[in-house]
Amino acid sequence: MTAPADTRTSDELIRAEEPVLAHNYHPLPVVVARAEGAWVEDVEGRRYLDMLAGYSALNFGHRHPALIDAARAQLDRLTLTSRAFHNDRLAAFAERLARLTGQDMVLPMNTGAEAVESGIKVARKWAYEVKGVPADRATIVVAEGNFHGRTTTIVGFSTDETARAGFGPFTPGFRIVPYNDLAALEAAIDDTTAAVLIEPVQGEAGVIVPDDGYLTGVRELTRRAGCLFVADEIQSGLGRTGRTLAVDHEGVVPDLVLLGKALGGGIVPVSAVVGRRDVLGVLRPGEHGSTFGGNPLAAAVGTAVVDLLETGDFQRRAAELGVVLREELQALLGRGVVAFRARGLWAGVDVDPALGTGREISERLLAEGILVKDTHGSTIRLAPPLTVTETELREALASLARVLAA
Ligand code: IF1
Repeated sequence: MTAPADTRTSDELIRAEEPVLAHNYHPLPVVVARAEGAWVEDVEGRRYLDMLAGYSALNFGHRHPALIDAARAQLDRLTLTSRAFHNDRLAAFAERLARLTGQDMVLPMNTGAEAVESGIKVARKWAYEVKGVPADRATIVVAEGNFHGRTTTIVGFSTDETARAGFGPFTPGFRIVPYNDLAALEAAIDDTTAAVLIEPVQGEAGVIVPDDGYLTGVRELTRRAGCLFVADEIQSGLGRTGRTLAVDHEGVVPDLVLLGKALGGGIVPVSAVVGRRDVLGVLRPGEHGSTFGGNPLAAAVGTAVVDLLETGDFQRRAAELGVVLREELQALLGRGVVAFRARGLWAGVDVDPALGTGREISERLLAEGILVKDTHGSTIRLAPPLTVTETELREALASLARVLAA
């Protein structure tokens, strides 16, 4: 017996949230009730093409059949044991994810921020036990414009005042350098440096794609300096940029890779730190953990996600349709688009501020049946499910052209 659906209208539901739901978001005025593939439907039955895909958590579209089947089957068997005991799903998940990413070891967590925090803890422990950095002196270098999550430690090294203000005091031991600047990075690394933590493509900053060679440079600099390269692929990974990982564009292998979002197939929160055995191996029993990390339901869904990615089809589709995305955006330059950055099925589009803010453009696209979300100022991000068809993609960009021409 499923709970009866709420019978209130979209407007009634939006109003009902106001007194009882914390106001840490300013959502677009749409109330989604069901979804399939690249399409969502609101309470009144209006349909929208989802060009945000949960900020890349829905790479395989809404409710991908193979993922729903995996979740449904596991729901009928076992959902949680805690890590006090083994479960029969976790070995396969760790084996398959390690193989997919070309890494040795997997630390399963739940949210992206937990993977980032776990990566920071492991890098510091490695610095003290392996590199020989004096206790509590380890530093980690991060980039301006970074977005790695919302915990107090993480916002402490954010350069976005909105993310930081009012949440101090913050965790020490972080150095901030300009993104895409190898000289600045080299200058910030010294004997106390445990790791360099960067997004291979900066998502929230507006899909900032670094110069070719930057990732190779980071890899070389960290190798020479004897510190770790930690790549946050929580948004850029798992097919989004046309490769399994964004670092694959330069054939670079980080020491730790942070994964999340699409790893849970848009169904359950699944994140992980994957990396070298001699790095993740610093963790011993009782030193780290999580109630839900590596639970059998998450492991079953995560394994089904890895199975989808092992074919390479989603990566190829993202690369091929990424060419269409880039062509269509190129045609909009000077017609409302002042600049864009794109890699695979992911773009940050800077709209002429004279035409409106990112929020206003997003609201006009909503009226056209297209879901996007602005980042800062007049930049909107486009990140459809990798299952989007070429027709749907062209439809969405035609709507953008109409909104910009209006
Ligand atoms: C929200 C932003 C995107 C991430 C990278 C770690 C995390 C994220 C590269 C933390 C999460 C999400 C958070 C989500 C919106 C979205 C977002 F706008 F907040 F910044 F994508 F750009 N590393 N990004 O992008 O993962 O703990 O959220 O699972 O509403 O805050 P998380």
